[in-house]
Amino acid sequence: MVNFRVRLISFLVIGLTCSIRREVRELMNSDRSGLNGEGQAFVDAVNCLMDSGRWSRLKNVHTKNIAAAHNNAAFLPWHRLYLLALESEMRDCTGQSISVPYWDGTLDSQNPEGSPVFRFFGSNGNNNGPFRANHFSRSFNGGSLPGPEAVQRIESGNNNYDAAREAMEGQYHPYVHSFVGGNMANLYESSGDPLFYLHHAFVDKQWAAWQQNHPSIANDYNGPGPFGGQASRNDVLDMDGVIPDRTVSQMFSISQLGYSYSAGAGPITGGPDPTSVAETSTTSTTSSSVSISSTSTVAVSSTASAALNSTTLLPNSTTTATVLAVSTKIIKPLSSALPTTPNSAALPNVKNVVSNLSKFIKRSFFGMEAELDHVHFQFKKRGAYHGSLDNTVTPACEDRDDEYNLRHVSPLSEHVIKKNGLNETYIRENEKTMNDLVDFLNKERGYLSNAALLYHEGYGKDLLDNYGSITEEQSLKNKKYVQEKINKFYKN
Ligand SMILES: *[C@@H]1O[C@H](CO)[C@@H](O)[C@H](O)[C@H]1NC(C)=O
Ligand SMILES: *[C@@H]1O[C@H](CO)[C@@H](O)[C@H](O)[C@H]1NC(C)=O
Ligand SMILES: *[C@@H]1O[C@H](CO)[C@@H](O)[C@H](O)[C@H]1NC(C)=O
Ligand SMILES: CC(=O)N[C@H]1CO[C@H](CO)[C@@H](O)[C@@H]1O
Ligand SMILES: [Cu+2]
Repeated sequence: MVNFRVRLISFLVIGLTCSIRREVRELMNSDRSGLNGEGQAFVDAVNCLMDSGRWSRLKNVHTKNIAAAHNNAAFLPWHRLYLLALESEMRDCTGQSISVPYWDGTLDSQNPEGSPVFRFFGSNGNNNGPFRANHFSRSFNGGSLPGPEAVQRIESGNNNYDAAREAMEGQYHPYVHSFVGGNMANLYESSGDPLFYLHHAFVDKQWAAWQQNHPSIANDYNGPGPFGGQASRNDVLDMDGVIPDRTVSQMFSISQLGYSYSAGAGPITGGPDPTSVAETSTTSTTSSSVSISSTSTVAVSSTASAALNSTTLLPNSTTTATVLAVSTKIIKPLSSALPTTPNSAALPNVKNVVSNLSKFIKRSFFGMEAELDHVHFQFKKRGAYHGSLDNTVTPACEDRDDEYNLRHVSPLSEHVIKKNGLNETYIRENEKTMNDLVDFLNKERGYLSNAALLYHEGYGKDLLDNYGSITEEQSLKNKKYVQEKINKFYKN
């Protein structure tokens, strides 16, 4: 009875204490040179579990539940409870209130190897970073991950639980396991890598977002059940004694479970469509326009031109990067293409350079505008917006040169599909849809995904590295903007 009362009280306390799970970048200090206090406390808590043998025990709870927790309806609630088990263990081991961070891999989708996650939570191979050695290894596949638009499609679409669960299990989730490789690519070993929990916290956030987007079916639960047959809300989620088992019906509300998710780090995607700015610029007094050619107009917003006037803002890293890029991409080829004597054979090449020049200038202006908005953001705390007039080419997944276009996702290997018991037809169909969406967005006039821009050495890394988190309001605004693009994609 005493024991029961203690449990009840601790349940209530957990239920009343609202902890915030933050994006992993929010656990780093502002210049990304190290972890902040919350980040260090998380690492210390994992090491506390690793030192005491509790890490292996927790890892084995997942291994024991492979069949009951995957490829069926219980995937989402089982992993939701499992993350609570990790937090409970961390709190128990350290006596401190520690939350699991989430890793939004869409922010790293264009170049996951460059993710700051690998700067502070272990890297490729047997480099376990700050964690006690020999618990896990990794083997990067070198490709790219689904971008933020693909995840937003998961969260906003799927009008029944079974479809949503299958999407969350099969559309973003396996690509991260596959990219990280090593333990993470092996269902039976994956929970030994701390990144497993950060990754699954983001999957859990997707479920919470889907629930919020679909209020009338937020507590639905159906499809194939964890023990054969059909799913039932009374399905028991087994934690093997680490924390008490729960039923599915207890797992629907994250606020009742005592936690929430922060809006995230950096600007995600979106902002006003620069095309519409460009189209209204001739009549608007708030924009001035720069004519590049007879067929295109690039608008520079009033904030941008005001900032352009301010010499104190100009010599910043991104501007410098733009100038350097103009010099290496335009001036050098132009000077080598120009003949020293009149020479008609050189003409096609000169035309080529000039054509590149006009494209590049268009992009540079938007890059410049993004930078100026970035500067503006630093004062006004709002997101940058981006745009490109010429997003027509999708780079290959492993291409690391194109800095403006979203990449196709690396296809899951047959090996990973088989090992994880995934439906190959479903996976391939979805890969095609994700890539069609990428092609569509790349061709959308004026659309430039922040996921691509974030990867950009000059603009994006700087953007992401200099911000902590975005506001809920900005996140919603971005989502609304992207949603319009996604809706347009479905109409086509
Ligand atoms: C920028 O400076 C020029 C020249 O001083 C001025 O005519 C123009 O109005 C300024 N533009 C803005 C947006 O402040
Ligand atoms: C023009 O740009 C294309 C694509 O970036 C590049 O392959 C080509 O070499 C460029 N041409 C010249 C003459 O710079
Ligand atoms: C596999 O996925 C396809 C496409 O979504 C679906 O038609 C098929 O029924 C699935 N097969 C199984 C065994 O679930
Ligand atoms: C040269 C210059 O002004 N650099 C500044 C650019 O902006 C960053 C913050 O984003 C500052 O830290 C730099 O000092
Ligand atoms: Cu799992």
